[in-house]
Amino acid sequence: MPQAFPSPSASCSTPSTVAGFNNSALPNPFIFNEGTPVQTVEDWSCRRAQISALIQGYEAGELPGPPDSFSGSFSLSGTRGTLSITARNGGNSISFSSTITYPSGTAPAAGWPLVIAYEGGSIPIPSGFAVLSYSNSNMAEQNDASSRGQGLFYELYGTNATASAMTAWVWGVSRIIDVLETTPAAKINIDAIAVTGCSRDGKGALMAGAFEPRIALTIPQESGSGGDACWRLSLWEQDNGSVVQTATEIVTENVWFSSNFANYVDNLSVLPIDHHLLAAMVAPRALVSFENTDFAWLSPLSSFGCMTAAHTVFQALGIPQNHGFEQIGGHEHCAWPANLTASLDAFFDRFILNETSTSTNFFSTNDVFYGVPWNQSQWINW
Ligand code: MCU
Repeated sequence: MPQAFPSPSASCSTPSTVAGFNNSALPNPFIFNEGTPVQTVEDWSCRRAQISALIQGYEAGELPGPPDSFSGSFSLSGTRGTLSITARNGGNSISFSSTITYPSGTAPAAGWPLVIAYEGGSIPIPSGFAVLSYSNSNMAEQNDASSRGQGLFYELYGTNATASAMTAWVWGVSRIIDVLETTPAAKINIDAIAVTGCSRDGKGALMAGAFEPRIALTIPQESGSGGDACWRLSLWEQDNGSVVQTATEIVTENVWFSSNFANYVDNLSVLPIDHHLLAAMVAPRALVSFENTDFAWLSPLSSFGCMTAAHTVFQALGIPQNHGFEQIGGHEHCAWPANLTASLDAFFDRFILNETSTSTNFFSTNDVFYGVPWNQSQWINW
């Protein structure tokens, strides 16, 4: 298993809301809901559980655990595998399948490392990896605001389930891993799973890495607002004249977030969470996000500032090398720039292939923020 925290103790209280919260700056990762300081690694496991409950409570909706029952089957034709899953819950049942493309040759004894790629992904995958193409939009649709409650997940849990589309996608990823764990014929190394996606699917990949502890490496690409950007910082960009996607816009555009989130988008200060905390949930596992500064709408300051804030958690845990960020221009949205391949490969080498001597100290921006001022102490006051 990838490194993970022990479950928090029974005394850890994890409400889904915090009454009276008010902070225009980014919420402090190192203060519990109750206002007491987070001082130890054990404290962080409780704080992380609090953050998980709050993110579900305010913006993601409820992430269900495993369904009442599920079963899977696997077939292989050449280097192309098909993993089919049937899940049953409360009298309902759904089936979905994913294609796994395998390298040729004999599998390593532990099985192949795997990249779960939302809608196929848009990053170069090193040789020697299996790639599962995840039809997340089939699990929960993301056409526009009318997609609310549409997709396989809602056939199982009902159209009134509070889970947003991205949360439903996480549920599907978890079921895929459940079945891979119990399907030796698929020859996947469960300790060596990465997840990726670009843009809207990059937002989803970050959610999956945050909520599914069996994912060893999380790689959101150009996820922007609703992904590795923070709601408060995107609004700051907008207020400073850059036309970006804010929370107010995102909730009208699509169903990536819960219906409930719309109640907060015009009053962000009351949110006890922002996306630096979503990203921090990935720790101690690895996270590297890639951003594109050629497009103002991708809210480049917000992503940089938000990941800078998330980085403080990896630093506090003594694992800054587990969190990378690279932000450049010179390429189309979701087109991969070859000059980022070295840092991407370094993360695969270290966190999937266990090449522990590989350096993953990549955290940089080209500072193209479209004239919006970045003053770290204004946002990060811990
Ligand atoms: C990050 O890009 C997203 C964007 O945030 C959405 O608002 C937009 O509709 O879709 C973009 C995307 O997924 O482009 C492929």
